[in-house]
Amino acid sequence: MWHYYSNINKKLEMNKKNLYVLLLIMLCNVTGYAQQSTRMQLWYDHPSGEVWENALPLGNGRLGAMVYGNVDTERIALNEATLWSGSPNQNNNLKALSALPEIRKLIFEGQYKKAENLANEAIISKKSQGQMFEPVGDLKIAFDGGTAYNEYKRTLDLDSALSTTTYVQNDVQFKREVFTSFTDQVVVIHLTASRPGKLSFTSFFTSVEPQIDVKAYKEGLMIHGKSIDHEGVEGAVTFNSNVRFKVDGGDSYAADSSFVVKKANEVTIFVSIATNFNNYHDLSGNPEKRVAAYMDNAFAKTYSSLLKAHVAYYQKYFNRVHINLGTTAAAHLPTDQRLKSFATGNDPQLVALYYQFGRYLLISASQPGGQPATLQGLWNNKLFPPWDSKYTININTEMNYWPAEKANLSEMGQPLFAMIKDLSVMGAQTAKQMYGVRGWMAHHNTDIWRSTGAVDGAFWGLWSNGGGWLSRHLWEHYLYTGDKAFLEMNYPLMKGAALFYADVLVEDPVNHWLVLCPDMSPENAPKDHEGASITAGSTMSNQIVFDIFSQTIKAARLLNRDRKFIDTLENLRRRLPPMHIGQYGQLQEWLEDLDNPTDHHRHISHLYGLFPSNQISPYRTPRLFDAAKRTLIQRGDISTGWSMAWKINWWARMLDGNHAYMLIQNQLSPVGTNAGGGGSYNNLFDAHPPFQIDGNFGCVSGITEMLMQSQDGTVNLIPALPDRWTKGRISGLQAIGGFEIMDLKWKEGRVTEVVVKSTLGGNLRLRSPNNLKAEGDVRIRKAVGENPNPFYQNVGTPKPVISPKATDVVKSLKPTFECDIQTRKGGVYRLYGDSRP
Ligand code: FUC
Repeated sequence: MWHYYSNINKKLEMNKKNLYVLLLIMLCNVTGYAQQSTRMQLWYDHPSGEVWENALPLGNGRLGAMVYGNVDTERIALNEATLWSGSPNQNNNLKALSALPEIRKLIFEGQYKKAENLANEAIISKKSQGQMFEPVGDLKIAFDGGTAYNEYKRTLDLDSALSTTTYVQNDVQFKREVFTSFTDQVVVIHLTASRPGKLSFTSFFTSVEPQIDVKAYKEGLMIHGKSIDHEGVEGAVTFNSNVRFKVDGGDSYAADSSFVVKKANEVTIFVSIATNFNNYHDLSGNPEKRVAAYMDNAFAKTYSSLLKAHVAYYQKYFNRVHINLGTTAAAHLPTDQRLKSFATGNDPQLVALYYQFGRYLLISASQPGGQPATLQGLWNNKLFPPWDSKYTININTEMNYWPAEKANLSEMGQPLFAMIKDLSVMGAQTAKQMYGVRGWMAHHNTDIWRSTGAVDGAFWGLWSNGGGWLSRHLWEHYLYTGDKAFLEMNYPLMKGAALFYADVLVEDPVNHWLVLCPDMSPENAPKDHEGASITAGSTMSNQIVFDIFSQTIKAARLLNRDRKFIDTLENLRRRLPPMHIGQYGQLQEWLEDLDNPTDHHRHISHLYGLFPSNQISPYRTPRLFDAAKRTLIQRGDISTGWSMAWKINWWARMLDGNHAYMLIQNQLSPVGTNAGGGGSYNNLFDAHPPFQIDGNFGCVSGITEMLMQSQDGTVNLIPALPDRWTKGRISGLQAIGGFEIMDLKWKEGRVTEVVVKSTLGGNLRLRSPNNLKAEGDVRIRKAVGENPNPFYQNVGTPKPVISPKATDVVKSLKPTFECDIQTRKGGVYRLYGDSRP
């Protein structure tokens, strides 16, 4: 530990008395994290070459940088979160409203292909299918030293959000440090050498963007550009970047469109980038003014003060959670080698590193005031990225934010909440123009322009639950934080999402349930429906509607509003279809028993009710729990990255840590290892393949769920611990109701110590595999009845309809210890594992 901070000390070029470093050391001693014996660092003994997925990601929520660490020509791929193709636009198909009665009729008559054909014509957008997140370009630094080098190392330090590349060339030790400053809004590249006058290079800028102009001037490079047109929407995002060089010693000058440095001692490069984007309907910003303001501010500061401010800002978030699953010799190997041997070796620290890398990525990709993390977070190098690197909201965007609350990064959810607000405006147009109803909705994709029309063809795009699912995140934020002002502010969005369903649901002619129609279960088709996915009342939709109705009812009660609307929603909720258990004992994906038991489709959308929702529980709904398990087994493990990440969360909810761990092994394998998809790239980016960041975030959520869950009436400690994690510790997780798990230690499947801080007061109900006893005068009582803490009260799930063919195999669960502690606001409660039986 001391070694680490003394290194930082040198890095910051400060003397040892510096207060900042002392404070860090003190903090570190107080929290006792000398236990985190291995640095949270990704490192490699070779450069990235030309492989973008080998490069190391940096980000401050707005500026993204991928550092290649190539010795001869360094390459830093740059992104700015608001550089997108196109311009403000909406993509509703106005034929929808008049075609709806016919589409509904065809669906209820079982003429699915006909209904799909008509939906393709009348519902799917004839305009933009969504715009693309675009790269700015690559800053290149071609060094004069030749290609031979030794003692090479490049790292991404998660403790300080800093990338470092070091090597020796011609007996000179070179060092490059790069960070994307959270506090000063520029990319900073610091080049040093062990001997004076040894830094000589030519720097230039390349880009795949066609409308870009690069010029060199006496202090650096100046870049201007404009985003591209796409699918008939004019590209109107203009951008500017200034790359400015602070050169100590030697000589520097502009040459054509390059900037040349000769025989310098030390160079700091500042990259400032900005666009004209103000918000989804306003592009009147001035990129040049923005770039100049960021640059002037940053350029005036010393490298050490910029780094210090950056690290302090970042650590405020990152240091909230520490995890230790044990360390073996493997932890000292380069990250790519560890990835290769993880599945067959013994390297629990790689899981801890991967966990913290995911938290690092969320801090880096999603900052308050900025854009939400896209399919690729903040990192894209392609003019035409996979799925446009936009927002797929039938799973992927939501998955990005699963870790936010529980992994103690609540503030990182703000860009998502802001996007939901924008969508509630654009989606109100769609609800009205296409469906003739009040409220708001979004189909399965959106982008920076917050378009809400249906895209990609009826098979994929006829999904209307963007509003319903996204609104769950607003409610969850309230559940975790108890922030009533937030709920008050966002209640209209929840209400609008509920209102859409209240108006749009129709009665199914057979059972008279209220269903969404047209509808689909994301991207899957039931057998015998002529390959069409179009349907009415899919299980996932019914669950989402049940949730948004229930959450809105609760929120309205809490805020003492909308009594009549509460009654309406309660009446409608009673008429929603129940879940069905089908002939194979499976949870049915559709209202009819049409699941194929050999279907291994990556989307298992009907398990939304198990996770992220809480309608299926081992304790409250054992029959549904059993059916969900059969579905999981039938669908299999290996799939795309995000699908496997979702499965980790599901197996954690199944209380089966060993199965969840198997999926972690699949995920922590080099891309291409698992026939069928998934895995990780060398830089630990999740592979769909291709790279998609949702899998990284989904795994962080899943690992958290293995160690602590709080959705089901209790704070459940180590509910899904795999046998492999015999001893461990995690601190800083957040549970519903404002409980912070300040410390949680376990050994051989038993909790040995837990410390909980109550930030809101109220009853704390703890569940643990073994007995717990309290310290000092903390009084614990045996838990009886429902948890009286209002944050822990469940709405209940309607009784399922069970196929007569389904056999009954519900097994009893392992007994657990449950206790109640009446907490007070601000109180800290320490309990120990009781070794007595
Ligand atoms: C959904 C998924 C795909 C992919 C895409 C971005 O369409 O079915 O697997 O993740 O989103």
